[in-house]
Amino acid sequence: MTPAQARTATANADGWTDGTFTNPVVPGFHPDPSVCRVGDDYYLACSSFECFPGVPLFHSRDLVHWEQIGNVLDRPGQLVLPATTASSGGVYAPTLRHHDGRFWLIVTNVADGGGNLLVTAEDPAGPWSDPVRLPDVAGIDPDLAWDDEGNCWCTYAGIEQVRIDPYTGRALGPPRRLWSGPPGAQAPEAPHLYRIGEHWYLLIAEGGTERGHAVSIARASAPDGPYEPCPDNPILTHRGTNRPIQNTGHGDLVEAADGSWWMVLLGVRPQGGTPGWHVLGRETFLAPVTWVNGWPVVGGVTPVTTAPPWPARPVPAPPARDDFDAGSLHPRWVSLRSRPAEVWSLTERPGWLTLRARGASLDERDVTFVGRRQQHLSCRARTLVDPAGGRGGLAVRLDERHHHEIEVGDGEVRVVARIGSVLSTVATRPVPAGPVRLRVDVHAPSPGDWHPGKEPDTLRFGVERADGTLDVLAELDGRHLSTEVAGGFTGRVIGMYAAAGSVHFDWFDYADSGESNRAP
Ligand code: 6LW
Repeated sequence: MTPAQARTATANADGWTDGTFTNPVVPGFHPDPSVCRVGDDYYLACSSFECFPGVPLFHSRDLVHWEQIGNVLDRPGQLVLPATTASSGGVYAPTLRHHDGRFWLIVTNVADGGGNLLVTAEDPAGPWSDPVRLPDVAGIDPDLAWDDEGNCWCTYAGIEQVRIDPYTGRALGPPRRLWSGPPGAQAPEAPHLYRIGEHWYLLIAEGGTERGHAVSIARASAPDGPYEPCPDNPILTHRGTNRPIQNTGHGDLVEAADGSWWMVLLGVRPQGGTPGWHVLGRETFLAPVTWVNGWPVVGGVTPVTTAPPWPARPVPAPPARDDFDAGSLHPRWVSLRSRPAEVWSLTERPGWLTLRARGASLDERDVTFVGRRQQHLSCRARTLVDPAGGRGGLAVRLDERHHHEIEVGDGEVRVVARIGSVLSTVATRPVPAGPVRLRVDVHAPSPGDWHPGKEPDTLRFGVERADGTLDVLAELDGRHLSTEVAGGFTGRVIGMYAAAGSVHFDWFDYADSGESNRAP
């Protein structure tokens, strides 16, 4: 089959047959992407903050379709997020590389004493090693690069660099300051160092991870400089533009098997009226890169982008429903800070996920919660829950002070909204004992439906009737579960929780209910 035939044969919802793909390539709260290639396979890792397990790991054969194959930090021996860990604390900005026949991942855990750690694996799906700690690397966003002499260079936010022994984690010399972006640039961070042809390239983010975010680059003839900035910096920014994808930055470069170059990066999709609210967190986008006079030029980061010149290799769509019949939880399910064996079970009531309460509400950092990222602007999530004398439900969560949920227990179902210091029970309804279907419909208005105060989306919470229709208890303005209101680095996670006793969930399903995940 020729590549053109293969492309036609693999028609899929993302276009591609017409030579395009849809951004974001990893929608939902998946920021700070780092990518590497081994042969025809690509691997990508993201930040995870207070989520456990941490550092979601994706595989792709075409850079566009990504499947989560694991989490890098998936056991307490690798990741400690004490109950004191604030939301948006925890695990920041990994770098993923393949070197010397192994995968290497270096990352910061700003909780747990605040340090960098390095893990390795032969199979990126795991298991990953126990961490080597790097007490001499004094900054976030660590990067790893090796030179031909075998030196391992660790470059981190600031921008600083230190040569390390990756097996012991110790520095092999003093840290040195490198080129840190244009004079006065805010937050020089997210460095990645590459040997490309004759040069060492230092790619950085600057401007902060908000609307001023940008990517700049410099080059040198040695990994430790001196660095000469690109005359066309920043090589990528959407600041001050009317583009639907904003905050673009924190890029990582990868050379495809055919010699073409690509950048993965983070961006957001603000919705609603001014100033615009993004509710899904920072997502992972893909952009083509060409080289002009020895400098990379980043093609448009747009909702629809020209496809790579090779066949699409779609990954199986995850089933809409998780029946909790498997012996383990899919890697997409995350908890908050920890998930000790005593708070959850797939065997106590076979075919059900049982959650046992610790914290008494989603305001508590140790609440028992199992959720997945909201990945679509409009979506529907529902679950069949049996409170069994306890109390729990279905929540849309940004952090401890910004969450909305529908909860069942004590003979009633109620919708609760936490917005900063305001906590309100918005609606209640009596329900008979036994299992009940709780549901949230998230609806993003179409972009044409704009006026200055317009919310980014609405969240309709209710109880699903036997005929599938929704008995709506409350409709809430989605801006209160946005980063612009809550602050921080994360995005919405939708999931199940227990706030009292043992609560049983028969299934949970999640479906895109809008114009797929396309930006407007
Ligand atoms: C990360 C920094 C950033 O460490 O945000 O957008 C911080 N870039 O590089 C948290 O994700």
